[in-house]
Amino acid sequence: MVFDLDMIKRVYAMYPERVNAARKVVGRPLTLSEKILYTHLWNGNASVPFERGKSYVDFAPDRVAMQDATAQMALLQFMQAGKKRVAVPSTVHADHLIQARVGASKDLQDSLNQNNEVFNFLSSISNKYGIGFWKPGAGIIHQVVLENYAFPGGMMIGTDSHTVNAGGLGMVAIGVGGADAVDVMAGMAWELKFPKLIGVKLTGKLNGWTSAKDVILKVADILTVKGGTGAIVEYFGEGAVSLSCTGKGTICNMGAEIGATTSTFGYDESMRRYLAATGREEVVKAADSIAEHLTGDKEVYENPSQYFDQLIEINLSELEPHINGPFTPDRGTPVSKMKAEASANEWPTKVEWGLIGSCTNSSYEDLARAASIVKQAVAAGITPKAEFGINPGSEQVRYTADRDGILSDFEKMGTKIFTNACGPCIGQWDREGAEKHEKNTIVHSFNRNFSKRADGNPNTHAFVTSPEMVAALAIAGDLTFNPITDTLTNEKGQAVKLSAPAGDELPTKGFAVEDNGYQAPAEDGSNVEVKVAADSSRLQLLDNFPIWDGQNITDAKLLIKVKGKCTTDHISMAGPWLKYRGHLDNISNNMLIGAVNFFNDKTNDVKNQLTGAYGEVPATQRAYKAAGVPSIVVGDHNYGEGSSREHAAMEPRHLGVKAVIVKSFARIHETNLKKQGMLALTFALESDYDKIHEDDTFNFVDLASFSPEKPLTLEICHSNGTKDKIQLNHTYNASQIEWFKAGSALNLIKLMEN
Ligand code: MIC
Ligand code: SF4
Repeated sequence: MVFDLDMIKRVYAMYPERVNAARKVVGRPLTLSEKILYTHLWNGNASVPFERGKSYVDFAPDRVAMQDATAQMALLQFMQAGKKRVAVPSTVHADHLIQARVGASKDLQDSLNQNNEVFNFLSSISNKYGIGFWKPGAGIIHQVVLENYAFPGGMMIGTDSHTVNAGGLGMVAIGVGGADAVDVMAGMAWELKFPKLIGVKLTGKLNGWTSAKDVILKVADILTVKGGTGAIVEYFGEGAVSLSCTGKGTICNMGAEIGATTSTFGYDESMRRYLAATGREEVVKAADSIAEHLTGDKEVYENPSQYFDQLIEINLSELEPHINGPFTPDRGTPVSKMKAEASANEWPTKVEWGLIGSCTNSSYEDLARAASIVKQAVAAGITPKAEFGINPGSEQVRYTADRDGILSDFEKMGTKIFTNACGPCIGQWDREGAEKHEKNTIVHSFNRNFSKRADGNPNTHAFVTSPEMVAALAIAGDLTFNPITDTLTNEKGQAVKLSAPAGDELPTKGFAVEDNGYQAPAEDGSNVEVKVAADSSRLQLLDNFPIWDGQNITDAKLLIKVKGKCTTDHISMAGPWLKYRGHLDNISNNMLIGAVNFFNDKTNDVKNQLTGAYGEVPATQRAYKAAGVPSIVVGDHNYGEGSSREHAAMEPRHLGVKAVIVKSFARIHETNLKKQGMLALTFALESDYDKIHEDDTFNFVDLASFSPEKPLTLEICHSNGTKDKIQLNHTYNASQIEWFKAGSALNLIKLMEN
């Protein structure tokens, strides 16, 4: 079955005219990213050219995807928007809430028991509002989207930062907070600052041990976790064409790790093959009819430096397998340098676990290539040194890999096959012994490796690499093993050299599945009841955030000055806290508990300015709130990097924090703060961060004249009686300032509805 084919055809029918209109106003050949953006303008045909990195533009995305951990908040907000049905095709995927412990069938049943209330809520609210629901076990959102919904040239948003995965099928797919999803589902325009464009020209061809993953590990190493901020990364060149479609997905997926708005590839043979293999020949037919518009113009790819803001060139033939980490996905080490790096940095080299899966690398091809390594090891009589776990990306992938003997290859090595879900990637991993906090190393094919992420242990050194390299390193049990040059020793004491991985891009016998786990919504959901128990600890209906009283914020206290990296995992931890994603008050008890306090280098230990005593961040903030004292949070660079979870913005808002002032923001988090009615501000002078002391009191002096492109002024009163005045920049446009004034973007929608 092809979902929403009519919608896809409608989009394609508009394409030629809209692309031509765009080419006319822009006055030059277009990149693929521009074509997709300009064909999805809310106002129809382009009439003015937009300034990259400057213009705020209203878009009309074709679809919305949500996963269980973010859909709860998104749909709790949508309920309040007063609509009968979603305005564009939308789906919910139950994938994040399933723990990996002993293996798929037991783990899935346990998760159903534990999360019954939330799954029922998501299933019934989806049913009511016309949203497709993918049941627990159906697969990871981005794999399911790639297999069923993504289409070349389309635009979608999703409440998860790795929505960008769909760029593998030539979409512009963007991760957002739930409040943004509400706009689109409510039939309103969706606003985005027109992105800058980074071109990545791929030459040559992958060979030997390198895989698509290494392309993005290399790009992450070059651009760092903030190098892609505000930009779309467009891949092109002969090397791009030679990659498989799911390999392209891997590359786009991890574009989230460099802060990129999204990444994309032009429509090509690999996409045709993938669409056909996943039962969408009809989409191929439709796309072929406008194929010239579904890739960048020839002139652009011939002279890329003229058209992109930044250009990177990577020769796939020379690329080496990479192992990125620990603690950050942009610290890249080519496999040949790992010995030296590990010893210089005293990383534990014994690999204890190898994990394959996550939305980044859980395709059929990924499993097949990794299995080819495992198979060799089994045949040569090598016992793996580390434990092994796998999360297939979808039930379709799992079923097919099982039929083709791939899973049994893994099982021969004692691999645990976990549920088709996020599992360890989101900290849903009941790893034995993690509570001992021992220093150790794991390798995985995921995208993120922030401290504590997979198992909650701050001393776990997690390294990101390709599935085939995960297999090799886990079998060797050694982080410094280089399969290209080194040998392993088998049971007989013989040296064995592994040959390079090989695996089918797509199953030769075709994909198969018995029950894909999809639940279609009711035609008319008006009678469907959505229940939220008043005493639930998991779900809570939302109250409006208070509107701005028109006054300056004065006598504000410093809740925390965060030192160094502060991802959304630090602000609103996942793992054990995922269970409160639908209950704002309960989840607020994790607010900023992972952030390091600049003044004592501790986490979750800040000074309460009212009592002088040190205590946990959420409790301290609750004390300010109870006393009616406003507070601010101060942070470093790329604050809020990582997830799209808007809880990281709603929690401070709920607990009474008024402003978050940092050196720089990650895109999604900045928007989330704005949408929830918070002040998201940056130091005009970065060094003013140093002026913030622990006992300071803060006064805004010109909030009444809050307007676009005009910095705000903050008075800092130090405890020794001296004062500083500093400038704070912001990126609010006029309508975003209205969100602040109304208390939140949702308050504004409600006002408009009434
Ligand atoms: C992640 O990979 O961090 C997550 C969990 O998928 C998040 C979404 C969430 O926090 O629910 C993301 O990437 O947006
Ligand atoms: Fe799930 Fe991990 Fe992908 Fe996030 S990155 S969607 S947690 S698999």
